[in-house]
Amino acid sequence: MLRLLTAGESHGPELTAIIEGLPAGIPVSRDDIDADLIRRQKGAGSGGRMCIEKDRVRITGGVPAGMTTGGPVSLVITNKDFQSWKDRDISPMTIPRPGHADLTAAVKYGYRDLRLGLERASARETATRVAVGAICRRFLGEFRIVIGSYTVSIGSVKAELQGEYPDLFRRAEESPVRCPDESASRQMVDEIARAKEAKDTVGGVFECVALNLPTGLGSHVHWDRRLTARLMAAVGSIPAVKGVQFGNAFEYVSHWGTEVHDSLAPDPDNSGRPLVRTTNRAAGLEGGITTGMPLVIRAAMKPISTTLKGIESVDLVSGERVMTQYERSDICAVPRACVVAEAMAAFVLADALVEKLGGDSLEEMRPRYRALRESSIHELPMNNKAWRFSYE
Ligand code: EPS
Repeated sequence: MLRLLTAGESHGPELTAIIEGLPAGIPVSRDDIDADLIRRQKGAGSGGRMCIEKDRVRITGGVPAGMTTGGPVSLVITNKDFQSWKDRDISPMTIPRPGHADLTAAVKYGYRDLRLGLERASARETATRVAVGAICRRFLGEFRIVIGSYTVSIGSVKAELQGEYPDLFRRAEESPVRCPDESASRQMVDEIARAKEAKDTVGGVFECVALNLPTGLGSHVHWDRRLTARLMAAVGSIPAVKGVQFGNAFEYVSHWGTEVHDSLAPDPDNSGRPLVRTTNRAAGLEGGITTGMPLVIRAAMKPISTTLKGIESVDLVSGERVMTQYERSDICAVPRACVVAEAMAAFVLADALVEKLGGDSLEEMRPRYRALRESSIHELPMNNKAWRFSYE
C-alpha cells in the first residue's frame, strides 16, 4: 500500500525520500521529523562524521498546508560534508573492506572504483528512512500506536531489562547508548571506548517494540503478506543488521512447545468476554498477524566493517595481499540503529494499517478503526457444526 524510495550518496549534496500512499489528513511538522533525526544522531560510538552533520529535514512535497494530501511526500536532508568533497579529486579506492559492500557491489555493477559502492551502501541513507518513519509514527499515533526501542547488549555487556515498556523507552532516551539499564549503560560506554582504543568496532543487540496495536494487521494467507516476514525484511535491511527475531525466538528452540506458547484464557472479569494471554512469548504475532500484544522485534547488529585497524584484503590494482586502509569510522552504531528500526517498523505497520482499514483520509479510517473486530468471544460467533470441503 505504501511505497518508499530513497536516493542519494553518503557524501553527495543531499539525500531524498519519497513516500507514496499515505492517507490525507496526517499532520506533519518539520519539528516532529527533526526530533527523530536528532535522536538518530545521538549516542556513544559515532565517528567524526556526526560532528559535521546536523540533520534537519526540508519537506518539499505532499504537505502543502501542514497535512498530507494523499499525494507522495518528498523529503530532503542536506549532507553538510558535501562541501568538503565537492571540488576535490577523490583518490582511488581499490582495496575492498571485508564485510562492506565494496567488493560485492563492484562485482555486480562493474565499478572501476570501490567508492561508488560505498557511497550508496553507507548507513548515511538511514537518515531518510528515519524522516519517513517520523511521519508514519505520527500517523500511527492517531490510533494510539506507540513505537520505542532500546539497546539490549553491546559487545559482551548485556542489559537487565526490567519494567514496563514505556518506562524502558523513557530510560533508554536518557542513556548515551540507548540502554535502559543504568549500570549496563555505563559498561557499554566503556566497551565502546575499549573498541575505540583497539582501533576496532563493536556490535550488539537491540529491541524495537510497538504498543497498542490492534489485532489483525498482516495476514496468514500468503507468504508476502505475513507481517512477520515484512518486519524481518524491513529491519534486516538496516546496514549491518544480520539477524532478526521476535522476542526470544532462538532461545525457545530448546524448550518444549507447551513451554513456549501463550495460553489463552477468558478474561477473569468476563467484561465483554475478551480472550487474554498472560504471556507474550509470541512477541505480538501469531500466523503473521498481530495479536494485539506488544510486538517485540529483536535484532543483531554486527560490528561495523569499517575498522581503523586493518583487515586482510587484496588490492585490486596490484593483486597483492594488503591490509584495508584507515578510513574515518563509527565504532558502534547500535544506539542509532535502534531509531532506524523504529522508523522501519513504523513504515511496515503504517502500511499494514492502511491495508487493513483502506481509506484515502484519516477521517475515513477513524470509524473503520473503531469497528475493528477484537478477540472477544461475542465478536467471534462460531457455527459449531460439521462442514465439508465442496471441491469435486
Ligand atoms: C558510514 C560511515 C560513516 C558514518 C556514516 C555511515 O560516514 P563517513 O564515512 O562520512 O565517516 O558516519 O553514517 C552517517 C553519516 C550517518 O548519518 O549515519 C558507512 O559507511 O556506512
